[in-house]
Amino acid sequence: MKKCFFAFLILFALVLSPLSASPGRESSGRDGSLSALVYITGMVAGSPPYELLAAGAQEFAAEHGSVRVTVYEAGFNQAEWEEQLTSLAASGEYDLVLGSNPSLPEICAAVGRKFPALKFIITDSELAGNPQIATYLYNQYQQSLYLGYLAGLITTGSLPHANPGKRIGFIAAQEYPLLNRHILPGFIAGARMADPGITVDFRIIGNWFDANKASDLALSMIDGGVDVFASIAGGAAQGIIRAAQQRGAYVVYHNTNEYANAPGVILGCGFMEQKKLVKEILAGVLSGQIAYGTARTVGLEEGYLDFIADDPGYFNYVPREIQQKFNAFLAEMRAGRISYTLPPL
Ligand code: RBF
Repeated sequence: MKKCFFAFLILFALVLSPLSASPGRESSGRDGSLSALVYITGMVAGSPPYELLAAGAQEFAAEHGSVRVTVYEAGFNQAEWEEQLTSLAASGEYDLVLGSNPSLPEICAAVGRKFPALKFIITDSELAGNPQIATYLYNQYQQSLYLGYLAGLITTGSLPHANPGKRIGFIAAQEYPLLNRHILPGFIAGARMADPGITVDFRIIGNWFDANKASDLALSMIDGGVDVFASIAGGAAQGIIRAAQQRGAYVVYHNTNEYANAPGVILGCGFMEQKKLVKEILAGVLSGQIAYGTARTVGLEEGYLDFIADDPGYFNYVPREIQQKFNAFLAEMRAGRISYTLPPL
């Protein structure tokens, strides 16, 4: 009878243990540990949003012994992302997937249906209403508004390569809703706040890595009168900077401090506080304070977007009168006194 009881106990333990080890796990495991997969939709190198995401997660793991972070580079074939993420989820090794891409919520919703215990936190995107997913959208309309305003001041200003035509350029790797509805319209609206007569030449590369194609596009746009560029192009943006350097044009840059790469050419850099946000997110996961199912938008006022003005690349190269106008505009924007409507995505 006793033997039978122990056999039953052992059987009971065997049946229960795999259950407690995988499916029912909270996003921070029951023992307080957390295994996070940082899913990079492309490659880390050359893409500031991904560099900051990976660095923030790795720093957080180094500071918290209970947190394990695995960075996975999914590569540039977008058609493979869902399948790749599905097989990573199927390994059962992760409590949480962290990513930064506007196309990820849809993919994560599909993967999540197969793995109901898995949680997803995605920055640079927007999706509300899925209890497995939390999103954080940077207000890229706003960043583009102030970078566009600066581009407008430069093209109408007195710098040696600013020609009399009021034409600026925007080069995108590909079209997607955040680009078409926030980033490009914000850039155009900002430039026209500087001068309503400004026109924008908009071109598409077709991928996130071909710097030669980006350079060719930029050179032909310079031929057409463009003297200031902005871009959302990942690693391919290096080609635009080289073209501007070679032929005499200027660049304003989204999301990261790029001044030192081309002093006197890159005249303004916005900044995305992705590293700070990612570390706050992971702290929120550990303390159980993430509101899954919700979508937050963060920008300049909340301290997640900025402009880097305290850099010689800005204050030594941008003419004094442009700095004065731009700094005043930015101060107004920080105070919430520049009115604009954030378009729906
Ligand atoms: N941004 C990058 O910096 N590098 C990339 O490789 C990259 N790939 C993207 C792929 C897709 C399908 C989409 C929709 C966006 C991609 N982005 C990439 C854009 C990035 O997530 C973000 O929207 C912009 O950097 C502006 O915040």
